Amino acid sequence: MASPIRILTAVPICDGHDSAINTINLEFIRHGIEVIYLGYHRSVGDIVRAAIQEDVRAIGISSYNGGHMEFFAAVVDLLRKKDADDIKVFGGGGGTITHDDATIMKRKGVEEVFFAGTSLEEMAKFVHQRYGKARTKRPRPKTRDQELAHKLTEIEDAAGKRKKHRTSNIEHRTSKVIGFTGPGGAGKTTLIDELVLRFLNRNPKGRIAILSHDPSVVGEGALLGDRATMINSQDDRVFMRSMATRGQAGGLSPATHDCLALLAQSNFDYVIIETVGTGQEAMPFQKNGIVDRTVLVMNPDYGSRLQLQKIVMLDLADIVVVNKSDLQRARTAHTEIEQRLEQNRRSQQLIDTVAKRHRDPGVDKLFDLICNRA
Ligand code: B12
Repeated sequence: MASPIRILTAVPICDGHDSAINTINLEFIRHGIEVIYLGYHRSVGDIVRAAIQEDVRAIGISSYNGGHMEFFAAVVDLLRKKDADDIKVFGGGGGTITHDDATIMKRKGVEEVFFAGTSLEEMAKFVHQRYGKARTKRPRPKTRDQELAHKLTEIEDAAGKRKKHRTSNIEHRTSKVIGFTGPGGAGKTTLIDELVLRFLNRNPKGRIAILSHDPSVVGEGALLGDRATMINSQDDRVFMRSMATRGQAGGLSPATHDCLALLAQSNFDYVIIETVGTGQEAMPFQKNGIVDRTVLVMNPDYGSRLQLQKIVMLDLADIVVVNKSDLQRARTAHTEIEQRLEQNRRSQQLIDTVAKRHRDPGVDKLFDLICNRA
């Protein structure tokens, strides 16, 4: 089966008008498109970097701040500069973009501008017609990010056709791989972003990769939204790739193993893998697999103590994090989880964090634990 079309959407810098793009994202997903949403207030550099790493077909920009003429053109220019102009640019901004503006924008390389009154269906149809055909011969990748991004696409495409990809050999890996899992809404992405900040500060030349997952059904669209939560990870030393699970249960995608194998041999200091929000039965990381350490991130509001008996990852994780430990129930959660872990008689670590708080000492502790023991 052909892979879904992947596009990246974003709102420019100094612009918080995200309601239009949120609606448009949902429509694209309903039409079978995988949308990597970068969020609002995003710079040209952040958008282009993300588009290259995610190897998308096109970037959809929603602009209301009045700077559309310069901003769209700057995105097109930077893509050209980075030899990535096979990634196309389109977008809209309601009444803030006039027809005359659009003519100039198109002259500068923007593929299409959608005006107020266009139906959502029309925009989804445009994406299918313009970006739906398989890419045949691709230009040779010019940068390290581009090369990696193209290879990851090949792996995902091969997995869709159930072909084995040749990168699955993990003998020569150079990176430590840390797996993060836990229920949706526990704060995994925010926690990872804070850990990345600490890593970048401590290692001025270090590089890190993130492989992040969101759920999808085979052949259907998906919202890959983790980048929108990432602030510190918008950095040239961070390579991030968002993956849809494409029908596979358990928190990862059919292509994850091979993608992870490739990243682990690509000279990153760390590769972080984040699963989708998982349920009680999930054990996404296999024993003796490619992941060196596993972190289970929990929300203090998991329900009664009995619920803890059912969470399989509590037996398997190396580190358990109670995030949102500023919540009222956090102290009870810590005690209950501690008692649950004691039954395992393994040296599992339990750490309380407030990932949304800058310079949280719990996150510092987690960072030290991962760096020193991974
Ligand atoms: C909703 C809105 C808000 C909401 C935003 C909520 C949110 N989270 O998005 C609130 C109230 C918060 C707000 C705040 C502000 N707003 Co306001 N806002 C609007 C409003 C009314 C609608 C925009 C909208 O969402 N339209 C809905 C979309 C779906 O429809 P559309 O715009 O017609 O777009 C069509 C196509 O262009 C296409 N499209 C749009 N984007 C994209 C992207 C892609 C990829 C594609 C394919 C298609 C596409 O989709 C639609 C299809 O029909 C407009 C006025 C207007 N009527 O347009 C002002 C407007 C955009 N805001 C304006 C201003 C000035 C502001 C503020 C600065 C006001 C202030 N002084 O505080 C702040 C700035 C906030 C910020 N942080 O950036 C001005 C901008 C003027 C300018 N650029 O010159 C406008 C034009 C109002 C005006 N006439 O003055 N705003």
